[in-house]
Amino acid sequence: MTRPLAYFEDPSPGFGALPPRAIGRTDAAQVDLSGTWRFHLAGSEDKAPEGFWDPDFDDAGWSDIPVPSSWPMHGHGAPIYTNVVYPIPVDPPRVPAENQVGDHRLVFDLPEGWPQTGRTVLRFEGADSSLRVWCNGVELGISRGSRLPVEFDATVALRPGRNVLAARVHQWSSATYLEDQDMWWLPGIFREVTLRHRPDGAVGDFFVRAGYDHVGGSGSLLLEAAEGVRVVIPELEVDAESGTPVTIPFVEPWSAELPRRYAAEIRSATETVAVHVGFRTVSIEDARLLVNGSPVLLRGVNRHEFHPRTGRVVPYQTARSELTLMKRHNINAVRTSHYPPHPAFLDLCDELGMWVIDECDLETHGFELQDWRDNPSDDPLWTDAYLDRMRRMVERDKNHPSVIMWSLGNESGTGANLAAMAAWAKHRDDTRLIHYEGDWTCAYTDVYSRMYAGVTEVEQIGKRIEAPLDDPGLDARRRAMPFVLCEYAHAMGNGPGGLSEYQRLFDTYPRLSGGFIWEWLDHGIPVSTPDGRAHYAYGGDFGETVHDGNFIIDGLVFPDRTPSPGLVEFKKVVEPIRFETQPDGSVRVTNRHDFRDTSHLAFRWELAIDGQHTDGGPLDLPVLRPGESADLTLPIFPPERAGLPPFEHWWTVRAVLAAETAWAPAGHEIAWHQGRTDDVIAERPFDADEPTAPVVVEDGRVLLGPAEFASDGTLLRVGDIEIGCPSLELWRAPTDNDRGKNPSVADRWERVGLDDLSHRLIRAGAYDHSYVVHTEVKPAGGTASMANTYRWQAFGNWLRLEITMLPEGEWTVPLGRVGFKLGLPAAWDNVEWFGRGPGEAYPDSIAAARIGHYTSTVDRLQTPYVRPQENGARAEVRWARITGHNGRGLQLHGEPHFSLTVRRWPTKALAEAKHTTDLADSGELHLHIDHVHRGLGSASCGPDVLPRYELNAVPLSFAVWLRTM
Ligand code: IPT
Repeated sequence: MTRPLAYFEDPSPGFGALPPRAIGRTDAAQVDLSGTWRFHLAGSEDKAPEGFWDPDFDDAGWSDIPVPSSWPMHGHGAPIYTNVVYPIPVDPPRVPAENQVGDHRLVFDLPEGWPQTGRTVLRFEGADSSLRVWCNGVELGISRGSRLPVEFDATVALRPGRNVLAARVHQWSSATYLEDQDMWWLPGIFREVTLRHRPDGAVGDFFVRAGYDHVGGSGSLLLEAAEGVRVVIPELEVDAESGTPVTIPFVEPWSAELPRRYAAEIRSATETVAVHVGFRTVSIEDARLLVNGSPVLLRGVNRHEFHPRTGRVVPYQTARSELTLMKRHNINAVRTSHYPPHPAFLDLCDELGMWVIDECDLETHGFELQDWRDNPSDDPLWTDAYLDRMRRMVERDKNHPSVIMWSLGNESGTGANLAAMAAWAKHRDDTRLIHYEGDWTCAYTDVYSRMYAGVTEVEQIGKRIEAPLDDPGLDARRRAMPFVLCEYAHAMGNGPGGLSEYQRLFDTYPRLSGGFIWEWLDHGIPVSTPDGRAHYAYGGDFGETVHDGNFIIDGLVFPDRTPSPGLVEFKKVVEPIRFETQPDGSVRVTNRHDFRDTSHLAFRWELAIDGQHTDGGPLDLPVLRPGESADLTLPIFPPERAGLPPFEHWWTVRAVLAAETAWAPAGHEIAWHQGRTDDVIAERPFDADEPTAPVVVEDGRVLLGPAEFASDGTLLRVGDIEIGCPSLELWRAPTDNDRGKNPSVADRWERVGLDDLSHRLIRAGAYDHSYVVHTEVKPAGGTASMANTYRWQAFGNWLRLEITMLPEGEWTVPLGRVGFKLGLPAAWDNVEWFGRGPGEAYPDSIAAARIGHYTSTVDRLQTPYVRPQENGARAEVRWARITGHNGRGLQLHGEPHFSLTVRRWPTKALAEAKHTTDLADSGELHLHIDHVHRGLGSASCGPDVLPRYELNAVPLSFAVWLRTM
């Protein structure tokens, strides 16, 4: 006999919910029930307390919990991380008996004078995953749809004075099958609970349709609400009855760049609701995405709602500072992956200016693992649930100008239920576009959306020459659609690489409307080692049996929302002011905003010689409208050629905010560009073509200028300082991107033993003024090898080391790097360099690194990726000094430059570490001087390194100069 379904396994949306509606700042009575509730967690339904909803139930033995909260973040149970795979056996709509039950109780007093007429509703903004509610022992209803609001009528159950609310939340329910998003599973009542009076004749649901006519500059307004309800916009002298269209001859439109909102009120006889109105019109023309008649380029991120300490509860101030941080990094769009955000987030997007794809709380990705068999998306059993979810999102969010597209959900296959959602939404709201990535035929969407498509394919789509669909009708429809990459450039660990290549396409082809980086935030959870050292946890760290490891750590910001190098790179790549050096030396400035002219910006120039600021000032520029360019002649002249050292003259031009905005202070940098006025290549630090010292062999030691070698070619000391002997290095601690794909580059490195090179001396000898050491370098596993030559020469107190690498045998794997490593005393803590900085840079993620003179410490050079991996390389370094407090140390000089990395641990330790706390000081510094690095790519989910950034084993030769100080 099959067991009957438990109530929380019912695939329907539930019962007792009032029709979904828009809300705003009402003057009706309202109580926020957030605060401390009583809480009891049971491991399964049969262990949960009977009758806990009874107002007289004794909860003295229970604990306290905050509401809103995700209970695993408060010591009850533990978070679970899975991406695609369901954390429960797939048996829809059933869930396992092991299913945590979180019982919540709140005793509260209804405020004195609470109105006796009208109705009172109890509103939950979000509860994960099944919610059942009682008030004073009276059951109000059941709801599923975790990231969606629900209201129950509590009028009859409430009484004056003391009231008792009870809510039972199950961790797993039928809804689990529809909520398989790539994130921590975190049950709880995680958004606010409010009690709201609804006076007789209250405003009810309202839909303010506010469009903008970009030709005439007028605004159109139509309020859809109950009869007798009015919309009032004092500033525009609008007072219009619901159902009556109004044209306002002149309005300022809303856009993400100029988020002009008008304060408005929605009024009925008994209620006034304060809202904001933004006038804007979304359209598609000639396969371009337009807002207010102008093409829009989305420079976006996917944003999950997560906080490292509170889980799915994101405080208002955190959300605000997130948006501020996005704006400061030139981000103009958010896809609310993969569910509607906290409603306040959309208010913030309206206020600060952000294009939003509002995504429904829907993902059935786990069914892909069974070839989409039994996928709820195409099963009538689930139609109501799908429609209910769409309705609850659209009705809640329809008054936000920031929302320009409704997304049906994420990774849910295809099917009639998705089509039904789209049809309903189109019918309800024809002012926005429908987005869904999972159906590449775009049968029920308005835009063509894809994830992780490579640049070659994206370029074809941009040119509108992509491979056709089988159905010519659908193909023609899709070819007329704008294209968005709803996910691209997987920001996991060190990366993504290759952003500039995508941006070039977005800037070139009007059909390409931009994209959304996956993703904004690392969802790490702070924990401590047994001895009290803090680090961030990821999948598997809470004892989960099924989990997806650190795939949850894939954001542009670290868990504490500090920017990662990836965010800094993105800011540079998407900057809305473009500077380009012209062949005649002038600088072309192009305004790449879609709506804004440049009057809010100030332009500046400065000149630095070898990184030292020498001159600078404001730049005069005419105001540029969107798309316009102007050529600037910088007040800088090529320098007189002086003697050595060959100074490098670099100028920088910058566009900064002229005045403070809601999201950044005056002077905040928006865009920059650098160029040189000289063509000096600082090849050598010493002015002589020929070495100055001979090789002297005595008593089995080899002396060359300041250096002393053992007879086997090992460097023993330079001057009176012992430094380690350089040895060739071809491997790096794999990045998450190196570990992507199957088999991954990292697997292949391991298989051939690239992480375990053996160095065999072939011969060492003096040739004239050079000391030459030949070695054979072999990866532990393969038959391939490198014939390797170290040629040492002395120039005064400088040593010049030239390394030649000749691959022999069959090299079947790309290399991680080509360079050498060297051991240095641990006390040499200070690092100073002239080259690119201040942050790390790799060949395909280097746009944000500018030429300058920088100082740092060994510790500050490390990028604290949550799962340790290759990091911290400083690119195109002309020279560097690594010194101790007494000023002694090592000086390096490139020919012309190298990539510099210094750590307190060897590469092996970095590769083996699972968490930052696994990295221990080895007692010496590990210096890496690299001639070239493999690019980063985005293979952890998406395309690998582009061919031009791949690093293959080819003959190479490079030189570096060193001396001790
Ligand atoms: C894609 C998902 O949509 C997203 O939620 C996230 O999991 C991302 O991958 C990887 O981090 S789906 C993937 C199979 C392309």
